[in-house]
Amino acid sequence: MSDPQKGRILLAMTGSNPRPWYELLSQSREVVTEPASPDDPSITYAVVWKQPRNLLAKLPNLKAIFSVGAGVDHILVDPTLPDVPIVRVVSENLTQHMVDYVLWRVLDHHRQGMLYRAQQKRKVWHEPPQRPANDISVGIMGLGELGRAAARALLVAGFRVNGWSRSERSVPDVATFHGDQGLTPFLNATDILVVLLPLTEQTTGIVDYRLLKQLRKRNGLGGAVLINAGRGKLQKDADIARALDDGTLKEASLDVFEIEPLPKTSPLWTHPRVFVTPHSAATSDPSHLVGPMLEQMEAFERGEPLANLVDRKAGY
Ligand code: NDP
Ligand code: OXD
Repeated sequence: MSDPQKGRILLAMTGSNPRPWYELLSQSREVVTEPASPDDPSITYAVVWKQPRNLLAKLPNLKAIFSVGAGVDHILVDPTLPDVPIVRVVSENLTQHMVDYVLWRVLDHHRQGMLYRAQQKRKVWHEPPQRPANDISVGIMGLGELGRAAARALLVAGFRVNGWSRSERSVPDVATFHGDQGLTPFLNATDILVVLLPLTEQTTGIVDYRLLKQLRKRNGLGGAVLINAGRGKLQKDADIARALDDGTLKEASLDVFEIEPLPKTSPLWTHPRVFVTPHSAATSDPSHLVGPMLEQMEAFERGEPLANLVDRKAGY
């Protein structure tokens, strides 16, 4: 039963189905999908995905904002955000989804999945050269919750792993690089690039033609590979198409795009060496995420600190 003393949760989601979140949240607390007025005093928490701008600005009793995703660029884009803590998703369930996606895509590129599918279509019986995983270096941009978990799984699968982050990080068996000065050596040592960065002022448009040119091109892969499961605005879609067409990139797996849904006119949809997924690398599952969200609200009300807080200055 929901307890009216605890105030209401404002569930504000656009571009994603709020219904399962509503049903689970409202088992414990009162939930509304719109405030009664811009300064509705009954709202104590907001649970959001791409909330409309200005919606949260004037709520006088708002204690915290919860993102239904790991990324928070969709929240921070609102210049009128009130100065309350923002909590993002860190969850074994979401991490496992991302690890599955990264392993799936890396192994598919490594084992020439695109070539074999094209061959099968033409009934071609041809065996391309094979390299062992430990001859391939996978470079992960973003060594956070998701990047570190992906690195561990790739190491178990036998790949060599490089990682790049903003601050200096040490991850067992991973060659780590950081900051602007670490980017070129990181790229020069990477055959398959996996992008798991947050979208911030510093990272917007970082995956451009110039960056892709710096990837290593050796080994039996026959060219560098890009996998982006971070955010679409980290990349320049047109630069990726150019890099694929002039051989800078051999193949790409893209889960995210500058504009989503990917416009029907984008050449990436039909490019024979691009694998497209609709921003579904790691879907937030409310049956795993609502419980911890509600527990955090309870703990916060008992005076305990919130976990998985966003650093608003850093933007993630
Ligand atoms: P974290 O905040 O845990 O990690 C972010 C990592 O990126 C950190 O290692 C951080 O460095 C690094 N980083 C941030 N800014 C820079 C920079 N300017 N230069 C170099 N490195 C930088 O995030 P998560 O791992 O939880 O998630 C990563 C992103 O994945 C999310 O922000 C979201 O955009 C995306 N995502 C996509 C999903 C999908 O379905 N496609 C699903 C879930 C998330 P440092 O370690 O120094 O702080
Ligand atoms: C997220 C996402 O940020 O699904 O969690 O993109």
